[in-house]
Amino acid sequence: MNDQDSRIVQPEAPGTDVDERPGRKLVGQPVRRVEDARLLTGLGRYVDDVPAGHALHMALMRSDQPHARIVDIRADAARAMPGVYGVYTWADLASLVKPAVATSRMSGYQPTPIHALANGVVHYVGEPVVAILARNRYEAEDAVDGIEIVYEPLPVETDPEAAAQADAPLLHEGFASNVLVERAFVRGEVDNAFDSAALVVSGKFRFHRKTSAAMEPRCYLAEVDAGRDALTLYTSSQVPGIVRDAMADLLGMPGNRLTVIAPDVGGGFGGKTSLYQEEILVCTLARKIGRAVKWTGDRLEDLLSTSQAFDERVEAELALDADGAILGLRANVIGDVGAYSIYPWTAGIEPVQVISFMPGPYQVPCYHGHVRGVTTPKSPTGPYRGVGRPTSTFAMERLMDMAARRLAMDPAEIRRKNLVQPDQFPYKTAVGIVWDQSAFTEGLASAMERFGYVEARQAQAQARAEGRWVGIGVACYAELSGIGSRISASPGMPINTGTDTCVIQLDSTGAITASFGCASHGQGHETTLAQVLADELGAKLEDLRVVTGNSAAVPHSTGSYASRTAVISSGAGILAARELRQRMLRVAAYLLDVTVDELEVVDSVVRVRLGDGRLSFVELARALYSQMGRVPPDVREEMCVSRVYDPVVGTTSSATHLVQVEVDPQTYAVHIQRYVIAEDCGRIINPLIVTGQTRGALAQGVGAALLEEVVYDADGQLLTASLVDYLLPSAPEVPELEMVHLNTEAPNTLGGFRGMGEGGTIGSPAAIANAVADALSPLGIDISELPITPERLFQLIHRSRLESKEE
Ligand code: MCN
Ligand code: SMO
Repeated sequence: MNDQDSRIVQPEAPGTDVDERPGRKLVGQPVRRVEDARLLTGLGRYVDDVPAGHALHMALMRSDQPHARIVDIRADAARAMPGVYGVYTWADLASLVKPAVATSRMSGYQPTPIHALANGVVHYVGEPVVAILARNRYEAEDAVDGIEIVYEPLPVETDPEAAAQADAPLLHEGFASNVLVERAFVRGEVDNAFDSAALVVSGKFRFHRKTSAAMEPRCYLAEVDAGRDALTLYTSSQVPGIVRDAMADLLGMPGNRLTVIAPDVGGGFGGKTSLYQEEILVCTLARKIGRAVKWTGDRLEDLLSTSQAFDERVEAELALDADGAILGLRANVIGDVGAYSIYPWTAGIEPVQVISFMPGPYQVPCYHGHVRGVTTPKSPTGPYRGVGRPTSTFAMERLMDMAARRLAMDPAEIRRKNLVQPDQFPYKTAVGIVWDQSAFTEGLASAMERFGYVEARQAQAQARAEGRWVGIGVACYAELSGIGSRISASPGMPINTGTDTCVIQLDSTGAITASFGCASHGQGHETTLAQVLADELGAKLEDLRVVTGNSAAVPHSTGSYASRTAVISSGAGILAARELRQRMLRVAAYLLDVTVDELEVVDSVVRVRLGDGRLSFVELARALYSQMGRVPPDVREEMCVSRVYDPVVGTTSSATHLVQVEVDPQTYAVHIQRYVIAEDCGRIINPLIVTGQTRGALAQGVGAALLEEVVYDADGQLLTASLVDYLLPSAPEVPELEMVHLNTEAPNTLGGFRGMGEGGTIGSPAAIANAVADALSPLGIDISELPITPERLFQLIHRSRLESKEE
């Protein structure tokens, strides 16, 4: 070892404090992620790694027009180019595959059919118009240049507020308006609340458009077994089950001939929860020509066409009494949902959640929320980590701070006062969401304690006296997670997202395999689900194999989204493992000549509690399956169990974020100095994973708060079409995270777990916005637009200085 090496500080190896004693429980322990061995050594198998041998490669001619009629497509030159196998337009596919239509029960909702290739009219820049198949990607890409499309431009309105007007040009022909979805919630006498209020604060808030920017762009490979009319789609999807069901319907193909597999997936963050045109194309074309078809998106295509998010304008006002108690809330939201109502979530997914969650974790007696989702010629929006709640939390938490300042109350104090109190659970919010029970006030208190809030405020006063722009921001939020079948993960969407299935089996080699309908794309489900199963079965972690992301493994599956897996898939696993354990015990009791009550299972061995008899899982399996005559027919058991779990309503996750920032007076960059999160995600399965999930989500929240912004110009052209223009946070921008795990027990979920995969992204934009506003409060500046780029801060500060000079 040389000097250089010896100075490297070895990070503490995770997993070192795992209790290794026999019979110990694994749930709650910081077990090292079992998938990391392969992912970190390059042995992960992503779609692009699946051997594709003789596959044809697809490239797409995408629209460079935001809204135009296709007059002519000239493709003869492309057809004649070397290596080109075929060139396809919608006309070639119309008889083979139906358009995907995301339906909704919401009244007045207007669905937009999504065709695999544009059907006569294009609706955004980046929409696929022509598909080319060639021997390899290079030749396919070259052939794109050999295509000429003649367009007749149609009117464009990219501003959602203008597009929502009755006289605005329509993006979709024959529609009643550009408003695809509209919804209102009214509870209580809101006008009275405002009339009687001692204080009303209001604001116009804007959260700009964001994209998920997963490390792995979308990638699809369809393999065909032409003799059996069977298809296998490998997809970098979060929702292989939803894709299977949709493709079966669109292609008119039974599910037993169509398998959809999501292998290792390099992040999704919501951007891979929808059905994409490229996915439909590889399946349809492979089936048509009887050969495998592959498409690998590049970064430009990802930025152009993977679903985007946020892009909401919120006008909101909050009424309070003189002591700072909330009396009422009004919110009017316009969401720019882009060109299509995305499948299956619909255009309601983001904007409707914004008004549903506006009241947050607070006691809000009266509420009037109104939302419109407006179509514009931009990439469609869809789920993104946090879904709607980063925006609602931003608006509500800004209002809380504005009220605190006007009342000269501490921002933490006004929250403590208005949070739903421990004795008020279960609490029904103004929109009818029920918070079962969650550590709202405890979260705030423990975040403040960890932060050293009182001392930090004193230090801030000192810094301010020195003229430094130091600010502290707090944000509280609550979310529903692990939502069962009572409500769909997207309001009004007629797809069951509330259940998962576990099929678990002991095979004739003594190995146990558990298959689930979830689809890990970074969350570590192979580890956490195995922890849950190991505890139920008494098995060693390494003896279990967890299979996710394969539509053929369980009869019904959807995938992983909406922070559902810890609750729903674990629940299915618990039910299935419990039953399998009972069956194994009954057979073992017969073989060991004892009663079931005398047995225990420890580290994959069934043993007599107070005696010598023991049977490993391997011995048990051999006796049962292979050694004919050892287990008589009336004792034999089927060692394959399938169970479905439905938490029906789901549960309440919550957190408090506390952050300190300093704004650089030279560059207007925001430096995050400290970040504390106190989080209630119920009983924790794996604290290492929960912390890692929160750290990753926080990084995305920091991006949303300070850097990331998808920009379209007024003509609908994407200006942020590379990662030079679309700024992602990198290591220096992401703060150290200090985390407090509240480790409660969720009252109505099997296992007591609550979801948490999105939380870090929900609280952080609001907390950072509040911290920056606090830092700049001596200048009278409020933050109402995210991201807070140096450019925006410069404008705000410059304007405030001009105004103070004029006075
Ligand atoms: N967990 C736990 N104890 C709890 C709750 C959760 O140990 N009490 C663990 C779970 O077992 C799981 C992980 O934490 O391994 C996240 O669990 P959960 O909150 O149920 O969320 P899902 O597994 O359903 O994942 C979806 C969620 C969403 S919606 C987005 S968006 C997101 C996220 O997960 N995208 C991610 N985290 C991501 N992480 C990575 N690396 N990549 C993404 O694309
Ligand atoms: S945005 Mo997460 O995939 O629900």
